[in-house]
Amino acid sequence: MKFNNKTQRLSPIKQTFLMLVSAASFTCIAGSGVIESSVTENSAVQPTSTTKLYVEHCQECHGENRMGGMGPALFPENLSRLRKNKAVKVINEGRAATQMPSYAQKLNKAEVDALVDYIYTPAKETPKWSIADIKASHVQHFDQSKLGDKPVFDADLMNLFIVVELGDHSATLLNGDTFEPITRFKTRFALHGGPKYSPDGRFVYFASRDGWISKYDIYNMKTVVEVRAGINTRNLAISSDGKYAIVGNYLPHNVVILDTQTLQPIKSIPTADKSGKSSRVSAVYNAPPRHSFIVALKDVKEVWEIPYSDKGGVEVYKGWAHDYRKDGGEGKVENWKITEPFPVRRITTKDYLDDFFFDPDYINLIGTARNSHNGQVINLDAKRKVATIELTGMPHLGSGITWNYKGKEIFASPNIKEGKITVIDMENWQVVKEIKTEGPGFFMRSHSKSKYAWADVFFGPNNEKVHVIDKSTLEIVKTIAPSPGKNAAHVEFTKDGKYVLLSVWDVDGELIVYDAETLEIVKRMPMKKPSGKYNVYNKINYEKGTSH
Ligand code: DHE
Repeated sequence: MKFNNKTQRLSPIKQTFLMLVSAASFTCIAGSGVIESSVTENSAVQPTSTTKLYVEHCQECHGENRMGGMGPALFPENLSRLRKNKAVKVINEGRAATQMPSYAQKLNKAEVDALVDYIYTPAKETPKWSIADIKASHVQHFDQSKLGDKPVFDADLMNLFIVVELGDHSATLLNGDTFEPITRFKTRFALHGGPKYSPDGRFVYFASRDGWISKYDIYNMKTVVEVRAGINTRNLAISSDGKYAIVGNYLPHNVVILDTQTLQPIKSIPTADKSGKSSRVSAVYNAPPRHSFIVALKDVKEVWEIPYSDKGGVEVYKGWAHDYRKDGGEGKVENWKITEPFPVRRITTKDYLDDFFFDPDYINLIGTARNSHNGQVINLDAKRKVATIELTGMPHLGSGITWNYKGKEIFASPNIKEGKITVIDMENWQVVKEIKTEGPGFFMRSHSKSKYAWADVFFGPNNEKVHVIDKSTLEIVKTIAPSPGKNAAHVEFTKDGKYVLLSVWDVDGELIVYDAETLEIVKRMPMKKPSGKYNVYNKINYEKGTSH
């Protein structure tokens, strides 16, 4: 489907990409080389009126041959949780919290029905992206061993920011003391999710919606290596020792473990539950105290824990051995040691998990299903639901933050459907307060040294506004609208918590720096639809007020 007015048009790179891709074979341009993959899809589909409709209205976002792009891939395997009548509704009315607009004014009933039939028609050949495809896509732009190991610029390396600019698919490396850009560079098309830093902050890894993982050397200001880890990707996470990246995919249904030094694949793990039912990956996370990755699955009721080890031999808690043993031959246990590399520990959940949050100790996972009103708290050690949280609307747990309020740890989450912030006591999982806002929001941020939490109003007529909440009273103390008529969203603090950077999400947008104490504007910088911004120190230290 085409984007609504909030969304950028295709970049010249992407246009070239689409022109170069034939209907019969899926070809991708990777850096300097052209790589042919083994993905052959729908070559037999005739250019019927339905496929023309798809090309006209859907392809720009959902990709050539339904492979996914800015929007998700559209195959029956990826639509198992969406009934056909709901798909009709989504095309007619759009989908909350996504870039999917309403088509009710553009398509008649027969056209919508035809499109729905089309997307529920299996591909002639299931799109595949094997380890061989991943390896073939690998592009080494620079030989890392020939690059210096000292930064080629002068700045506090812990107070740097990467600002992703979706407007022209670029990123800016920003000095967090002077707020001067150090460099600006091209990224892959449609990055999504937070880029992830190596533990020392030298490298940053980006994931694009169409599966590209890029490793950028901040010290040398160069994209050193890239690989395509999937066709339609969710996000990536980096292990605490910095050695491994995990990539979660919608297409194919798998997670891929990469060696971060080379970005070569180590292992691809198909995501299916115990009974073999295959699933998209909702997201992957690093859980530092557990020395493992957590994988949330979208179409089956399981969460996975994958301890990092490329050789096997991970010692596991005795009581968990059973979880690994069920893993269809993988992760066999000998003397309480796992013999397989990257074994999977399965945790069954009561409901699907579309959105989630971890407590600071990474023991409890708080998750919600898109269509459920309640949140479930799952204790990852005990492997069971320990509480239900009463939640209405559609809380965006992934953007939640925690802080100490009157001696107890609380968790605050924006809501994608309703104008409110829900504040939850993390001891008894009761709702402490619902803070009324001027519309549904997407992102929230704070810093341990700031008395304020910031929450945007991402949706609706007030999307130019951002609320500043006093963390000690849970009251909104100020509402700002720095660029009237333009969506203001997503903030990030400097390392010391003294300044806040806010985006104006517009192709002619801005990055605005606020004094975090006085709430006065310090600087405005023009940028092209700056989306997320990520402070090195806050990220590598898993600062409480920021996303992980
Ligand atoms: Fe995101 C993070 C899922 C739509 C911008 N988004 C994430 C993460 C997940 C997620 C699981 C955490 C990953 C990480 O950081 O490693 N996002 C989803 C969806 O399921 C949803 C609702 C539908 C979809 O299209 O996939 C969705 N997201 C959007 C958008 O429409 C946004 C506003 C624009 C865009 O880029 O597509 C958007 N998402 C972001 C951003 C982050 C993100 C900027 C990183 C936030 C951060 O501060 O860490």
